[in-house]
Amino acid sequence: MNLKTLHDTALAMVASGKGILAADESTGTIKKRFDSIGIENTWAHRRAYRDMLFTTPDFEKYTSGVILFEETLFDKALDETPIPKLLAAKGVIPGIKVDSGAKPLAGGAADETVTEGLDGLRERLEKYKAAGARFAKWRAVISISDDSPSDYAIHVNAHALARYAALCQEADIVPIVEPEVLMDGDNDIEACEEVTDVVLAAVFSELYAQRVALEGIVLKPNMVVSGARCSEQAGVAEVAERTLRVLRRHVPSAVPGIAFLSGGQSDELATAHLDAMNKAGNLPWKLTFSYGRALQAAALKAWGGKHVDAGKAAHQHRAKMNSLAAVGKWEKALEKVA
Ligand code: 5MM
Repeated sequence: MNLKTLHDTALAMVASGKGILAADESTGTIKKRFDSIGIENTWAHRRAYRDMLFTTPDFEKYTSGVILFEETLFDKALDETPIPKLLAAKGVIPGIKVDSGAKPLAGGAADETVTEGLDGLRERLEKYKAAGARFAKWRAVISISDDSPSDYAIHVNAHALARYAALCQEADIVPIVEPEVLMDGDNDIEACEEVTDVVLAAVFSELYAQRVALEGIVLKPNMVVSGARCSEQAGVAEVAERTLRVLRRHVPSAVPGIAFLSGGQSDELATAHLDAMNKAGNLPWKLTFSYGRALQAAALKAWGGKHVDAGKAAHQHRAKMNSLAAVGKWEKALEKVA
């Protein structure tokens, strides 16, 4: 393990005013996205869509790295340049999703899962590295309901995240550690804070136990928000305050940066929350974005399968807004200007 390489890559992933584009939708997930705009989920459409995202004007100004699905890592852009080469030429770091998805947890509650993909990971990492990947991503999913999460589900997911992270670092690949507490329940924000608190405690305990160097990771957590089906929705200031409180409790300052997932928040709220946290200032780590839906939703709709320039314009705008939020300089009025 080369700690300097890992640390330098992690710092570059959270460079000021830049964030990470999560474009690693598995084939099933991208189908859901394409279904929403009436586009068939073919390789040609996936390639054209992702080419549109990666060739957006000023992409490299706002984007430090891209999380790719395996198909895209080994694919070529429309001009036949290998995708990792296209990204690297712009100074954008190619990354790869290496988990094979959240699967039902044996003996757990109905909504509990454990993320799989450790078998053969060491060998796959070598293959991904040879293709140009410098960081990886693994997403653990924790739900909140009357029956969940159990300590069991939290423990097995934290354990797997740490096993993945240790294997990545052995290969000099920076692990994005993503424990996602889902925001789709009817729970209030208090419950989200409590669950996020115990999940982060378990994750950092396992990272320590499994000798993961915190200087060479990027954390990708959920924000502390009200469940989407909760009748009372917390405001931006409360989300920022609770999220920072729980992160300060559990994330050592050795971690170079935290890149949030958007989790189903609206585009503008995901930006506003990030901005509010950065405006609070005096933080021990960089705070930026690693959004999937909140970066792509507008671009996907504007593109609609054929309007490439409109898709790029929508993506450029969203990336710029999040770039400003990553340094606490976003203003709501800027949305209207666009
Ligand atoms: C882009 O979607 C990623 C892959 O999802 P699947 O494994 O379900 O296909 C996903 O892990 C994503 O990176 C995170 O959920 C963050 O995305 P959001 O949309 O929550 O910002």
